[in-house]
Amino acid sequence: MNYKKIAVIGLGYIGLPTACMFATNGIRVLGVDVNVSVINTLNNGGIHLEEYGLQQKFTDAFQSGMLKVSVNLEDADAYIIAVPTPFYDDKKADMQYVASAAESILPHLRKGNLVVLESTSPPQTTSVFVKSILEKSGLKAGEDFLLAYSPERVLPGQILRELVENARVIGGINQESAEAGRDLYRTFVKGEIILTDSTTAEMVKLMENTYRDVNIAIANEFSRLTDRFNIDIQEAIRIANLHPRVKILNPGPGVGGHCISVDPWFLVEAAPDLAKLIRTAREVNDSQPYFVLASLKNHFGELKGKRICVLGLTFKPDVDDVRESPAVEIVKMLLNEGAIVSAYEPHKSGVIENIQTSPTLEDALQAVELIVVLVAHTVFKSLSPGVIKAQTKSSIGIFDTVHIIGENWDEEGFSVYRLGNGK
Ligand code: SAJ
Repeated sequence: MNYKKIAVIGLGYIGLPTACMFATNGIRVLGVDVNVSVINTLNNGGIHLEEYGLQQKFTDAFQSGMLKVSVNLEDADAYIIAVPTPFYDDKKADMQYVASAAESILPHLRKGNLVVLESTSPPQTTSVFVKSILEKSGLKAGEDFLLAYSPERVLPGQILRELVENARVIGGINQESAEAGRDLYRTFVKGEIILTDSTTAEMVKLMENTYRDVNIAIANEFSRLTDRFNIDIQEAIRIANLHPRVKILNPGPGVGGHCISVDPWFLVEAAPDLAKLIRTAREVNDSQPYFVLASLKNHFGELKGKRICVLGLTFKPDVDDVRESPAVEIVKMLLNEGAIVSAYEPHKSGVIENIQTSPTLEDALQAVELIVVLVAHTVFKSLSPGVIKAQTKSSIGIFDTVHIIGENWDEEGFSVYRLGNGK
């Protein structure tokens, strides 16, 4: 199939890089977003999110004239839906953005078009939910137009590379739809393209992130056990992982971001009677910030009035994204306990989720009694005890939830407690 012009609906962390990849590989792209300020930023040549290499990629695509952006959709040969699928407070998937994206295609849908959903979605979203909306056009899915699901599987921070190199799953509502999807993505995907049905593709995506969530949950639960039994979690995991068939991930302050902390709930919602382990893993990871707080009090005493410097607020290292961040949750808990918190986040400044951050590390360290490390940013890994001591004037307490503070800090007199180390 020959795609001369495609439309990408939703220009966030996935839609914008995807639109740029197509546009820099010879396909005319219209990028659409409902957010006027996003479209204005893009039309002025800037981008509204931080992702390695994306500004340059966007500039290339935009200046070549192959990528245009607008709040209004136009006719195209193929439509890619890459809008968010958040959840409501009761952990039920919020499909309103997918629904309105599909509705917006209706007036433009023609015979021979291809529609691909990329947004992470509960099983059968493509073959039932999206199909029924698109068929309001009077055209029949799988016959008049083709419909597929292709999950994004890229890691924030490495999106441009992984879009090209990762294996790509394309699930069609029929074989012809899957093959049409493959022809489209072959434009820039160098990794293997695996064809399947749309519900399998939806399930694969949810299984990948759920697997990771469960693995981190067990690491977090192990950290609670090692704390109780007076052993060191890092040492125990390192030794266990020497077994050729064991690969335990790292415990930490909790699981955040917009993928792993959200997606498993789609399976719990779809089949609550069956997804019991998945629910428990989510609950373990969601409660990890409470364990961090309890541990902190246990090792460093009452928090009321204590001056605490917090290092890192993002959901994981070396990104600017604070969605569902456990670090933010922990800071809010510290403030609730009456602690006086100065937070430093090198990848984002100003007020973050109602938390006033310090402009510099030096600022954040002014007169503090305790440092709490919540994110393993690369810049924090290179901090040295000498530099910190020059600011704090003495060897204060450090609570390290991400295991980046080496033993040299203890030797320098800092009183370090590492999460899950009961030794
Ligand atoms: N985390 C731990 N311990 C670990 C690894 C991660 O506590 O050993 C925490 C992180 O700090 C973070 C959270 O888990 O708070 C999630 O981070 P992540 O790096 O595991 O994953 P995401 O959410 O950035 O990206 C995931 C990826 N999925 C998998 O690796 C299976 C990515 O490939 C997906 O494309 C992405 O979700 C998505 O968009 O679904």
